[in-house]
Amino acid sequence: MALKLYDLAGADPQRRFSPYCWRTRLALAHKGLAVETIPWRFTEKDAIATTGPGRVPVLVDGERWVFDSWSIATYLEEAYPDRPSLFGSTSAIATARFINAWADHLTPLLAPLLAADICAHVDEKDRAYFRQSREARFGPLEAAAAGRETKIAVFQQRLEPMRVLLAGQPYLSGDAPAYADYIVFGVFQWARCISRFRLLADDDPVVSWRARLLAAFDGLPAKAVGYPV
Ligand SMILES: N[C@@H](CCC(=O)N[C@@H](CS)C(=O)NCC(=O)O)C(=O)O
Repeated sequence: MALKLYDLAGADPQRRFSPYCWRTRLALAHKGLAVETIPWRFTEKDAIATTGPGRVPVLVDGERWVFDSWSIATYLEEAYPDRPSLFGSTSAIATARFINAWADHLTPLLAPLLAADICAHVDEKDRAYFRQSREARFGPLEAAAAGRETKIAVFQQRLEPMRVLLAGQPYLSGDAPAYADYIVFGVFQWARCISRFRLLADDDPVVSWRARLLAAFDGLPAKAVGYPV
């Protein structure tokens, strides 16, 4: 039976824009596992009520429901050990966990800058929920996005450790991409799928890493509904 993934979607069911769901999509592609993605809207909490917190990604593997992108990655690694490894070694799992925590601190830097664009793309039935819940965090969405061309500098500075690493190797995981790359790439793919706002200057070394990941798995991320980077 094919795996199923509840995947955040916009008004256009093909617009998939969760940074965490993208981590899982690429983890599944890395493992060569076929998946049926189910477009999920913010207010469809009932559909995933079995998992508790009402957030996606949620992976369904037969009888097993797994929530949280990190738990899904470690689940896939354990459940499908004969497929290509997401981490490479046991010690690399700990390092990837660190990168997961680091990337989880990147998303809140972008969220206020992108929230107005997200609101414009969410399904009609999600709009009031999204605006209300995000305005409780960021204040009026349009004001939060104002001046984002300047505000983005904070996010760009945070990427400096990546630039140091990528000066000597093509991927965060080394010569080939693995889960650590998908974690961070999910952040960029989220932004690209929902907004025209450019996160990186053309001469940023992170651009070529992002381009390599956009082309991964026969261009699965590049072909996704979104905006050019
Ligand atoms: N730590 C979780 C975060 C999941 C998460 O926050 N997902 C968002 C979509 S990007 C969500 O489902 N939000 C539901 C809501 O805001 O109501 C993971 O890594 O999977």
